Amino acid sequence: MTPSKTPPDLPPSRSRRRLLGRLAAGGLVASQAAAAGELLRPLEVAPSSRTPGAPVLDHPYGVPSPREADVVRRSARAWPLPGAASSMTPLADLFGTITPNGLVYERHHGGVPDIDSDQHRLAIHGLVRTPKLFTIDDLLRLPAESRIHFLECSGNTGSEWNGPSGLPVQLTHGLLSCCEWTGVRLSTLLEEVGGVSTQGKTNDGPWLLAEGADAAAMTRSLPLHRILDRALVVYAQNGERLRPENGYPLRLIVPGFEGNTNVKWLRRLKVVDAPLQTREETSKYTNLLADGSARQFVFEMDAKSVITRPSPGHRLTTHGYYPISGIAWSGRGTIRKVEVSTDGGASWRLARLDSVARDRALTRFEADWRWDGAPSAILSRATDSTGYVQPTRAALVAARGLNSQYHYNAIQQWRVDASGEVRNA
Ligand SMILES: Nc1nc2c(c(=O)[nH]1)N[C@H]1C(S)=C(S)[C@@H](COP(=O)(O)O)O[C@H]1N2
Ligand SMILES: [Mo]
Repeated sequence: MTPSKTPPDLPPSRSRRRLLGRLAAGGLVASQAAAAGELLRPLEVAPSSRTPGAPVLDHPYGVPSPREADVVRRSARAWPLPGAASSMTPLADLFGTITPNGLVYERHHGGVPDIDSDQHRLAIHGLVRTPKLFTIDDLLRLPAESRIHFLECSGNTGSEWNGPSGLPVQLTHGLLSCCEWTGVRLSTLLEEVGGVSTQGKTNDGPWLLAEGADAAAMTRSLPLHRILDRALVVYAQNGERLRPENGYPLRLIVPGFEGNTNVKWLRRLKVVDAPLQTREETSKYTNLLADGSARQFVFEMDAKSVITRPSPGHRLTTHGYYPISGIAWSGRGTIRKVEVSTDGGASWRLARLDSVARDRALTRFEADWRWDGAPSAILSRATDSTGYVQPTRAALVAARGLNSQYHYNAIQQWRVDASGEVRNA
């Protein structure tokens, strides 16, 4: 595979060309034949073995190879206010299920605040017995828990509501990442303040208001009982302290819930009787249906999957074997199965899950495919542990209409034309 036309907002990708060159079936056969000849003689000393390499501490904090310099976060468009914008994870260039910290997508409503961890406090107050202020050191002295969870913006893949956008997977599905988060359980913190002193005034029981210390003061109300067994207040991601853009020094992780409820730069948690109807749950993050009514408090991200290799921008250079690789996830539990189709959805077969299907985390799938050179359409379809099956776009639009901006989780199709070019068409 070699790169085809990249969309106008993407500079041509060197690593993509190289990566897909490696995947090309014909290339593999040719290079194996050449290697067989070479192997009749002793191997030459590698040029890189002739001189000493760079010293230790060349990079006190390690960085990727300069040859991977184009594997970076990108924005789908130029935002009028760069502080209130998003950048997207390069899904086509990633492996396994963990997103490296420097590639975790960013979504900020009011820019990245500069917060001194020593000065930062978390208030836990409202309808609790003994309200308290916590320093980060206080939190580091409480029992810790590490869990791997995906994070997805509810606006992810909104580009596809009106049909194929032509964009590559980074810009259609890249408001998505998966990290190992470390922190303190919300339930432990509520014990620290003596417990909750209300039954709440809704069917969901008491609610929890979470507020960030950024210029947007991002604020959301959450149904406490629905999140208590898994929500974490975290200070670390993938083994190191949070990155500033992901909430340093403290953020809330609500596994499976839409991205915006995972409040960054967390400064307070207030137990309340009922949702507070903040800006984020009235003017934003509601889903307008075809009949004019709006769905409010739609928290869980429904099951979804996408093929990341091959995907738009890739090109199949020869006929033959290609693995189809992608990721699947569900905000309601684990991934039970992923099916793949190479004929536009006429027939489906099971993909292998090549990583453990963890609760509310990315799961990598792979399926074998022999491309015979005919135009094809490749798709993936996830089923989660509740039995829910990822819908077609037609089914999603029939149920929700075209006005709901958020929670687009339909089956995604990539077309492969006779020249091997992969497109979102
Ligand atoms: N305080 C605060 N928290 C926030 C936001 C914000 O702007 N301010 N953005 C939210 C949104 S919309 C998303 S999708 C996620 C993005 O998290 P990330 O930037 O770490 O990927 O953070 C959420 N938490
Ligand atoms: Mo978001």
